[in-house]
Amino acid sequence: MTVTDVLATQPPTTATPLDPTIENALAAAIASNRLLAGPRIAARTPPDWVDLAYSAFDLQPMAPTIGAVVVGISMADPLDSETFAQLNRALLEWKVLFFRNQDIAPSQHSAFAANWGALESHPFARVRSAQPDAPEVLRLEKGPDAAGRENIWHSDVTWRANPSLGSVLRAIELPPLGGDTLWADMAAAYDCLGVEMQQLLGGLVAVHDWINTFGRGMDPATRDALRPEFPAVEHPVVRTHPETGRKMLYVNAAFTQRIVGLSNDESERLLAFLYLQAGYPEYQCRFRWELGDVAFWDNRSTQHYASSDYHPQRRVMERITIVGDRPV
Ligand SMILES: O=C(O)CCC(=O)C(=O)O
Repeated sequence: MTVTDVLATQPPTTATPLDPTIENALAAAIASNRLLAGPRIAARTPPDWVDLAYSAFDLQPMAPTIGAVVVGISMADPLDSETFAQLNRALLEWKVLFFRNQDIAPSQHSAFAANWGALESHPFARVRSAQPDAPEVLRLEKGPDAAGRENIWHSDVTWRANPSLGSVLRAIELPPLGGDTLWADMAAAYDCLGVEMQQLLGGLVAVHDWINTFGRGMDPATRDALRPEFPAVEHPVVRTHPETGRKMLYVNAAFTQRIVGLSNDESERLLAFLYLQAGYPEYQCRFRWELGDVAFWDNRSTQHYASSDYHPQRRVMERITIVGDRPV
């Protein structure tokens, strides 16, 4: 049987026709993005970026636009203002920074993150924290009874009105192989979309919610009790980075529910197309963890994916997130 024969056996689509404007933009975007092999080249920084040298540490880049290992920083030491400013510039430029072999206590983990702002406590995971006096530490403990479920492209807590600015993740216990984490540069993903698609996305807003992730398996009474404090929220489909001014694709497969003002079909098709973008390796870096390693990512400009390929072995990580601003 040929591919054509197989396709001919598929039932006809029942999708209702799209609004012609959206249909045209989607068709143009899909034609120009999905089926064409060829370069996906994006800038690492916005056009007005001033390239200054880093003198407080060395940087070892991992990919053209995203990911760099920082060499020469001990996270056990307080940051002076110049080192903080350079690290923040490196975070904006590389979107995720890695610090190898950091022998730090939980309090030093928190103190490092607190340089960037107030710390969040995760409302759905408080009871799993290993540090009862540090509700900002989210412990991600996997093993025979708990397989990794963070293997879906996402940015953290976009179901909040003010999603995290960034997250600082520390490796506590690792499997012998596997358990890598991948990050995707959502500014690069946006830049490489066709112009028709960029124009279409310009005015769109999407609903984000926790109900299909943390809400799953929650008993209905708990879900209902949490609802008033954590309602579904709306964010622009393309947000502007508050520090670099860069536009970034801001929908993710874990928490985005639908695009406001589109029919379910339109919304599903458009989101499916947009979710594909994080999956292109050209926009990604991949980190192989070693004990003591720390990753610090800009949650505004990236999505991440924790490879769940080590079950039933143990993998324990601790994460601290920093409160961000409302996406615009
Ligand atoms: O465990 C990891 O590598 C990443 C976990 C994750 O996806 C998250 O903290 O949101």
